[in-house]
Amino acid sequence: MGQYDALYNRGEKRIAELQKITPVKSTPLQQKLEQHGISRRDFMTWTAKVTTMLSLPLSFSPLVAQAAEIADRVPLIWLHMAECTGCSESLIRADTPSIDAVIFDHISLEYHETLMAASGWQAEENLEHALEAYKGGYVLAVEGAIPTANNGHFLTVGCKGHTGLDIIHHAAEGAAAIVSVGTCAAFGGVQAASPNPTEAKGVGEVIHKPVVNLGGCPPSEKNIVGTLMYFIMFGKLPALDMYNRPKWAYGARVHDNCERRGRFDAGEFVEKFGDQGAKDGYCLYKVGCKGPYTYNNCPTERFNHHTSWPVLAGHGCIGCSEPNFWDAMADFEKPLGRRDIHSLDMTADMIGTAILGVTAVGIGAHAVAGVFAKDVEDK
Ligand code: FSX
Ligand code: SF4
Ligand code: F3S
Repeated sequence: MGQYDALYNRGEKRIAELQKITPVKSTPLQQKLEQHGISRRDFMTWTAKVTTMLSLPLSFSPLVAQAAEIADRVPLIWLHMAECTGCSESLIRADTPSIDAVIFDHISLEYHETLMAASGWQAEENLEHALEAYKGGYVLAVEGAIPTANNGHFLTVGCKGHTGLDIIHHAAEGAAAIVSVGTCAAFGGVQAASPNPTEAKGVGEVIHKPVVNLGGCPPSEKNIVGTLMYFIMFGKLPALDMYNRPKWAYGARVHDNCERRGRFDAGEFVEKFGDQGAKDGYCLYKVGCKGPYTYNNCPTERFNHHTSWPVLAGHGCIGCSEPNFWDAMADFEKPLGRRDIHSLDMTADMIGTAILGVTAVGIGAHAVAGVFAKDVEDK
């Protein structure tokens, strides 16, 4: 049996199991889509796009549709730690909700501090109840870094004064899967920037369970919903890269799919913001673009209903989906050049070297990425 047949069968079994569960909230997805003026045809187009985005053959499209429909059977608990809430904003902020936002709303969201009506004692009770009621079966999504200095007391949440560190340990225990949403939860983000007085860390550094890291400050709604869809569909984590990011989303460099790549190859660079090159859409490398060091699907998936992404808006990528980007990628408006960047390991350094030799860049990056990538799909 081929690899995809086995995966398809796994998906069918998983969906059949989930279909037996009675959803907590009872509005069917179809009805929710209609309420937002989204037609069945739009939904089917969305499922085909998600299938392709997840690097699955198009024959998986009906499975994606079914998984979306039964997403209300999978409890999701979403915690906020040290962060700006931009990750939630990325997902829900739209004047007309995208299909991704409607699907997210359809997932059985049991706890989310910025979206729920409850507050104070009631909110704490809701969390305790959800952790107990869905023990062993919920997806835990975490937004924000975990301060660890002074026993975690730089961050306390709620009226009982629990530290973020305690809450994460407690919530991780009963989770079926853990997703770090955004660079803060994945790698510490801006909170962990030097000198990092609160000793902020990513979730994966403070607990001993597998964590999927969705890098990006913020990550796109596509990468959040796609990851949740994958888990709902197959009941397991997708293949991950060396930083535990899903390969389907973070497998290629920003630079490889950038619409200005032809300009880079032709040596046509913006020399300073506002010059004629900037007006003509030249490459932003010399004004600091870190696309050659950064793995993410921003050029292909974009943000805000596929409207735009940083380079299209006229500023270079600042490497926001990479570990330690706040320090390692600075100055954001100057090229890294040959500077040795330890935190990005030799991969980035070799790519940096290759950039100066221009023609070697594509070959070098792919070869190095291939050597370091690890596949944990079945773990
Ligand atoms: Fe961090 Fe998300 Fe950046 Fe903000 O919360 S990844 S600071 S966009 O919101 O965690
Ligand atoms: Fe695009 Fe930046 Fe690469 Fe230039 S350096 S091609 S702007 S990603
Ligand atoms: Fe971040 Fe670069 Fe994408 S700055 S949003 S990874 S283009």
